[in-house]
Formats: sequence, structure tokens, C-alpha cells
Amino acid sequence: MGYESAKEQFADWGVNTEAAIDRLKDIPISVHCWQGDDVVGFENQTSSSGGGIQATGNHPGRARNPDELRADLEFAYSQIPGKHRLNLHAMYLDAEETPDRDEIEYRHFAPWVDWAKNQGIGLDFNPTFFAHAKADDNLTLSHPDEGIRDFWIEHGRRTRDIASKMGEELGSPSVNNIWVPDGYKDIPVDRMAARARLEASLDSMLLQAKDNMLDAVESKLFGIGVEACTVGSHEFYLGYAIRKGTLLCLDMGHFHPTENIADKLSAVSLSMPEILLHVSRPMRWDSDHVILLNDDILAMAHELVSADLLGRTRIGLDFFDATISRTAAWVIGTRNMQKALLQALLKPWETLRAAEDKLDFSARLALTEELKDLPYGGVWAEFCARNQVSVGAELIAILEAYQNSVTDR
Ligand code: RNT
Ligand code: ZN
Repeated sequence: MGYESAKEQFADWGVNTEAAIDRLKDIPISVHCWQGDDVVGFENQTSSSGGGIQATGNHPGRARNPDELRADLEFAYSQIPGKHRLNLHAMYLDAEETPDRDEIEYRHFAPWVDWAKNQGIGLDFNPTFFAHAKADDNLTLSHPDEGIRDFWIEHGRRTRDIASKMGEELGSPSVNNIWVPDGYKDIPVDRMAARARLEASLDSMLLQAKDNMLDAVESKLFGIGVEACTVGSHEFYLGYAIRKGTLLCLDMGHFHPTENIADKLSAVSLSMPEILLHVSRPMRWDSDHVILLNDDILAMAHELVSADLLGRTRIGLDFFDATISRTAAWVIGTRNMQKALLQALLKPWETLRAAEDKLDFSARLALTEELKDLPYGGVWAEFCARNQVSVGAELIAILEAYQNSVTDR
């Protein structure tokens, strides 16, 4: 009933809600594994992340091993409409052996691939350049010591082999996203030397072409402990990605606080075939709060739809809050991304563009503001119902019941 009336109201504006529902169903979101265990990983259960990233909080229920993490993910996926992906980090290996980062092999991740096959989902991957003794200086691929650089280059090469094999096994290419924490706490005297070393290391890591995987590079503004200079800055990686043909990863927490990340999508995508997103919510710094259905997220979704970028943007999430239920964080954050996409898919684009093309900015303003009153919630509830997931109080009860089942961990 709610849906029929919503459908009519959108139809009055020339918007087809059925088309929006169909489109949304096929937009995969790469859910990051690291919200489930506060970015600890399964190599060394006591280590904290380092590298200037930090999960804070001590809510019960953190996944302590791969089985718990998979159980939590299965629950989260069961409450997220549609089919999605899992974004794994190299520190999440599932093996009896304890290989160092430069020793990891596909077999250490094979249980994840078996599980993903079983779930019918694709996997993405990331080398882990933090939470390791050889990254304690916050220098890895740009370290002045060649031995340390070589160690990390070898780690990176191995993750590309693993991502390629994962992609092959699952019949869907894996994005292997490179983020290094490299930077300086205080003002460096030679930024060029560090950047030249990072570039040379990346070149050597990416030398061999690989099938079934895509390389991505992620820039950052600053991190705790590297306030003065981040070697892999936005300009560094924008240039690198354009010259080398990798994807550029735009993390919403990695820019100056007043920058509009949504504005970058059209600009950057003119220079490269594909983009990777880390949808996140910075609060005063790169704090990685769970994403809300707020203006920033709505603007990202608006640009993805308006600029017709959905077919060449990989949407990944990047947040970690340890003060709340980890599974609720995944479910709420991922659904917020979907809700934002749905709102964008429900816009009368021709009417909006016509006003802008005529320079009728009064009409454009009147339109954008009136459209906010349309009952998108009725369409969202219908989308959820068709995908057998709950909304409202029922969802809240389901999230709470699952959290209660893991509090004794
Ligand atoms: C850190 C980056 C990076 C990490 C993950 C764990 O600031 O955003 O993407 O959050 O790789
Ligand atoms: Zn990120």
C-alpha cells in the first residue's frame, strides 16, 4: 500500500520506481572485513593497527577468529538487501601457519575463497602495510632502507598474486587496493626523495601484469603520527594512477575537512576508466565513523548516478566503530549507502538537467527542495521486502538479538 502510493507520487514526476529498484539490486558494495574485529586481523591477536589508524571502543562481540568473522558477516549480509562483496585485508589470513607478510600465499586465504564461493560473493583484497614491526616508523615502500622497501614490495607482489587467484576462482576480478601509511610526523627536508622511493617501489610491485585483478592506489591527507607529510598524497596518486593505469581510491576521510569528495568523481573519472571508493565518515579527522545517510553520502550517490559512473566505480566501505555492535555497524552503514543510491536513482534527471541547462536556477532550487518531500521510504521498504530483509523496529530487534548472541565472546 505504502509502495503503491509512493510509486504514483514518483510517477507524477516521471520517475519509474520499478527501474530504480531493479538497478539498485545489482549494485554490489564491497563490505570491509575490518569493521568486524576493530582492524586487528588474525596474525597476532594483540597488535593494534598503527599507521595512524585507530579503532576506539570496547563493545562486546568483536570477532576473534575467521569463523566468528564469517558468522558475523553472514548475519550482516542477511540483513543487507542484494548481493555484495567482501573486502579482505592480508592480515586476515586463515591458516595454521604463521607466515610473515613477505611469505603469504594463496593457500593462507583459500578458506575465505571457499566460503565466498559458498555465499556466492566476490572478494576484494588489500596488502597490509601497517601493524607490523617493519612499519613502526610509518615508512614502508618509501623507507630509506632498501631492505625494508624490498620486504614490503614482496608483500605487495604476493597480494597481487593472491588477488588474481581469488578473482580467477570466483569468476569476478578482485580489486587489490594499496594504502601505505608512509609519512613524517614533523616537517621533512626532502619530500621528493620519499616520493621518488614510493614511486619506484610501486613500479616494481606492479611490474608484472596480472589477470583477474585490478590494482588501486589510495591517497591520504594525514594520519596520527604523520601530521607533517603523507608521502602518498592525493596529487601523488592521482598522477600515478593516470600514468600507470591503476584505479584511484578516493577515501572520504582522506581530504581537508571542507573538501567536497563528491565533486571529485566527475573530475577524476575523465582521466581514468575506473575509480574505487572508500565511503567513510570523518569527524574532525579521519575517524572512520559509520556512514550516516547524510548530505555527504547523498552527494556521492548523486554524482555516481548523475555522471553515469555506477558502471565504472567500485563502491567500497571503510569505517570501524568499536563502541557499538560490529554487525549493526555493517548493516546500518551498508544500507545507508544503498539508501543514498536509491534516492539518487529516484530523481527526475531530465527535469533537473533541463532547468540547469536553461540557467533557470530558481527552478532548479525549487525542484531539488520539493523533491526532498517525496516518499522514498516507501520505495526503500518495498526494495527490502522484495529482498527478504526487514526494516524499522523489526530490523532493530534482529540486530539486537544477534548482538546479544555474541556478547560472551
Ligand atoms: C587508512 C585507509 C585504509 C584503511 C584500511 C584498513 O586511513 O583508509 O583504507 O582504513 O586499509
Ligand atoms: Zn580507506
